[in-house]
Amino acid sequence: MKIYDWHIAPNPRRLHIFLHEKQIEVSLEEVGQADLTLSPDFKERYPHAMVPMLELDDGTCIGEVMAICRFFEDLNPEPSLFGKNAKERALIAMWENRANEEGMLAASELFRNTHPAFADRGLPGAPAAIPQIPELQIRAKARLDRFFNKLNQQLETSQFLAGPRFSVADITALCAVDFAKWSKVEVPEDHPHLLRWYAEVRSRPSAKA
Ligand SMILES: N[C@@H](CCC(=O)N[C@@H](CS)C(=O)NCC(=O)O)C(=O)O
Repeated sequence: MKIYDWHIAPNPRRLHIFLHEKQIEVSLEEVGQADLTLSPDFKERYPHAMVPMLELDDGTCIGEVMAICRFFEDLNPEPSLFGKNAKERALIAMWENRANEEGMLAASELFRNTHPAFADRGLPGAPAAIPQIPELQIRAKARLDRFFNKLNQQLETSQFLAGPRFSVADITALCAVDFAKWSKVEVPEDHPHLLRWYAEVRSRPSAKA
């Protein structure tokens, strides 16, 4: 099996952190190019045209970070990053989804609608040009504000995002916070609980690798 990768991109990073935490090694093929596009060969092979993508030895293509992570969690249950029982699994899924929808997608909306290299690529994975809508940056910044507030509140009473153990929810939230920095949006200083968590999770070997 092989992972099609773009080593600098935020969604592949979610998978890299997950695999590092699990101590799983999979061979990688870099398909990101210097001009910040994906290689034409990859887009032909995989019309969803997004990374990461896991290709199994029988040719099956599995896209979507969390689908790939679940595949590996099923094969290698320990350490569990999706939760060990029904309640843990539900809370982790809930916070992971919030981190993705309210954090990753907001950071993506901001970056893709402002960076010059994405002038015709307002959304990922689209075969036709999708022009940027610069006004969306206002809404994206408001979304990130709300996301940071929500995380700060949750982390006041919880060591990690979904409870006492590190999980995929923390991985997605960490990648969202770092992705926002690409557009110069940082966690505000008056968010002590979020900053405490951020210092802790970003110093894990998996996050630094
Ligand atoms: N929903 C997808 C999102 C993947 C995604 O947006 N990947 C970006 C890199 S972070 C991408 O492939 N971009 C391609 C492009 O910009 O052309 C997932 O969960 O894997």
